[in-house]
Amino acid sequence: MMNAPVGGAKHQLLPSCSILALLAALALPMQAQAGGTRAGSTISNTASASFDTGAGTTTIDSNQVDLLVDELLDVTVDSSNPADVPTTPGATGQVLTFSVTNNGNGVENFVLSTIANAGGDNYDPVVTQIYIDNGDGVFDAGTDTLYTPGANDPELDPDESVTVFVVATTPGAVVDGNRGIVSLVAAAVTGTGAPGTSFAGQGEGGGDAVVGSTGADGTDAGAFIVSAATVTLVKSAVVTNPLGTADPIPGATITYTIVATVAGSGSVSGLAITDNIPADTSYVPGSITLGGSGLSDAVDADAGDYNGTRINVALGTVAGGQTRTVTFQTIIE
Ligand SMILES: [Ca+2]
Ligand SMILES: [Ca+2]
Ligand SMILES: [Ca+2]
Ligand SMILES: [Ca+2]
Repeated sequence: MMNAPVGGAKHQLLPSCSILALLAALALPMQAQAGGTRAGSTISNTASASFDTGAGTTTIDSNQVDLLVDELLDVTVDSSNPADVPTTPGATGQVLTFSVTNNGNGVENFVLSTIANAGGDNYDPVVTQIYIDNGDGVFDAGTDTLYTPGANDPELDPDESVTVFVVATTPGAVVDGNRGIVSLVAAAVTGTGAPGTSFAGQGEGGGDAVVGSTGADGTDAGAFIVSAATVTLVKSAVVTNPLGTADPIPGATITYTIVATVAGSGSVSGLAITDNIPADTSYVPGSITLGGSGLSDAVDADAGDYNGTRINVALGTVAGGQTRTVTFQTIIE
């Protein structure tokens, strides 16, 4: 910037057009930014002195001092998932969301990495990809940008943020309630280090780049929580016969009871109970019940059917902590 010295007592009465020009000149560097005055700005200052030698007031100006504003390197990472993100054993494409903000005063690129093997949890999620959001805040592998370190490190202006998606696979061996933490790390490409570390001439606008209070890198953690369910199936039989005893003799009726118990914090879907009619017995038509209510043998709107060889009851999605009880009857031939 080769501005002529301005200010001083002789310019106290500026014409209005000069005021406008001065306001325009001040507008850019006076923008309020969290990162402060933009790197590469020049801060100019001239002192003046007035004195009277007896022949009237004289004003003199000092030389002008110009200071080039250095670039402060600062970045923060924040998890956008306030609660743990539910996952299931073996699930792929599980997403944690973060925001990366340039808190410095110059444009800067940030290299991204993840840490998935820190302690304090139950398992290590397997990070498969990092994506840069296209601006809508929603993860879509088709429209967001796959991140490759060194190739498309996000470039952020001062105060600018970008949404980053970390995609992971949940190991198959995890169990209900397990927690897995993944941290995203963003580091200034120009350099990181102890606050005050300076990279000569590498700041925006030709000044130095100086590591700020964040160390020019930032990190935050997100976590997955395994929300799984298990199903146990218990079957029992009660026999009644025309003699009024419980002996399984020909002509006796067998009432089978099947109890499906779903446990865990998650749910199962597509749960169905099937039971083949045993040899040497015949199915009692219309005997299927679910939760004590009768179901028709036909394939129809209700959950049960009998196809000539087996009964089937479709239970659909069942959440952990619930049970379903199915009964049907056969007669010993
Ligand atoms: Ca920079
Ligand atoms: Ca871990
Ligand atoms: Ca998106
Ligand atoms: Ca039916």
